[in-house]
Amino acid sequence: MPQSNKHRETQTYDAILNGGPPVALLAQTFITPTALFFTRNHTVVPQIDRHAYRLIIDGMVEKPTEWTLDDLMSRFPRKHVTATLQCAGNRRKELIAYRPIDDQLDWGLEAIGNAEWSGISLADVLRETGVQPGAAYVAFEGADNIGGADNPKGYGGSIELSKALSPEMLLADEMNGTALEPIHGFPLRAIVPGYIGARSVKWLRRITVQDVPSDNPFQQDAYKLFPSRVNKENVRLDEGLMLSEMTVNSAIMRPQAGDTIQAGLVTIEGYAITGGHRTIAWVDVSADGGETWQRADLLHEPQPYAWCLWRATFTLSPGKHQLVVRAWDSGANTQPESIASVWNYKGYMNNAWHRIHIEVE
Ligand SMILES: Nc1nc2c(c(=O)[nH]1)N[C@H]1C(S)=C(S)[C@@H](COP(=O)(O)O)O[C@H]1N2
Ligand SMILES: [Mo]
Repeated sequence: MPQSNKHRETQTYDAILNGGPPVALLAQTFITPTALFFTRNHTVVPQIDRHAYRLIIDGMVEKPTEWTLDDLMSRFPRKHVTATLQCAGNRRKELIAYRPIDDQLDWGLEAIGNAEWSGISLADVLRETGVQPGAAYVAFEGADNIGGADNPKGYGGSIELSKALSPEMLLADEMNGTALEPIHGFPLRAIVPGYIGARSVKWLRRITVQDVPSDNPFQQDAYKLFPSRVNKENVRLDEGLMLSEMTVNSAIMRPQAGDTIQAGLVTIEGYAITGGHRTIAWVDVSADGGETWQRADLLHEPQPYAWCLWRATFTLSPGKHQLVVRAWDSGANTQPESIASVWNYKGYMNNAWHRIHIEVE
């Protein structure tokens, strides 16, 4: 990823903006400043006029409705959530180093950020419209166009109705206290705390209550997990697991791979994150490639939906050292040791122990 201005890579002349911040900056704060928040856009960012904007709610509801932003924001109480968004492709670069992956962004550790979101509760809106018996999923569609001129269609995805009715689930118009920036979904986006970033649909245009998951390609084809024996040639897309909750993960943000540092007391810092309603239980760090471990200090009380920053201090003598981190969550889940065991041909959900090599002099 380039490290210029907003740290974003312009992939085409149409400005499909994908990128993340330098990891050393990401490491500095529990709340990620918006300017340092990664962004992932599958197509051109739509420019939406706040006053022309409408949100449609349809499908298996008693009362299909259409809302202006002002109607929504004045009708329902304002809610807040601190939530980490993490792309399912975060840490893909390590998977690629092990075995190639086609046509994908090679994210390092930076496809993650933690923000304060505010807006209204989807549960409140669905209480107003009513939900018909038999409904099981809520599908989101964005106002971007992934289908081209011939077949215009928004990016989309879905979550279970139970998650949609959960109190942390927001329709957010603000990020870190100000209106969403266009690249982050202005004027309104879904925020699905505890789920992969892909479900937090931006430029939200339509919410459809239904009895099946979304038929959008980003629910049915992309963001599906396969075991390592599956590849592009032998894949059966219907056999993949639709990704939803994040899994437990952690990474070292400081120092960084390849750094040379002074012998003596060395501070190692990073993030840990998990999914669903779970919290980080503890984080273990090793400075000898995983032979011996030390418990890291968590820099704040673990809370669901948000990452946990941690710090560990080692006394290191000159030479090469391999630093390793692994976390556990409240569900007793921990991270697998090897990249080989998590490799998958789409390059998602890399939560293997994070290892970096440094030089101490
Ligand atoms: N409409 C729409 N919503 C979207 C996307 C998109 O391309 N279009 N990308 C998704 C993916 S894959 C991720 S990881 C997050 C990234 O959110 P951010 O760009 O605000 O960090 O948005 C999600 N919502
Ligand atoms: Mo993503």
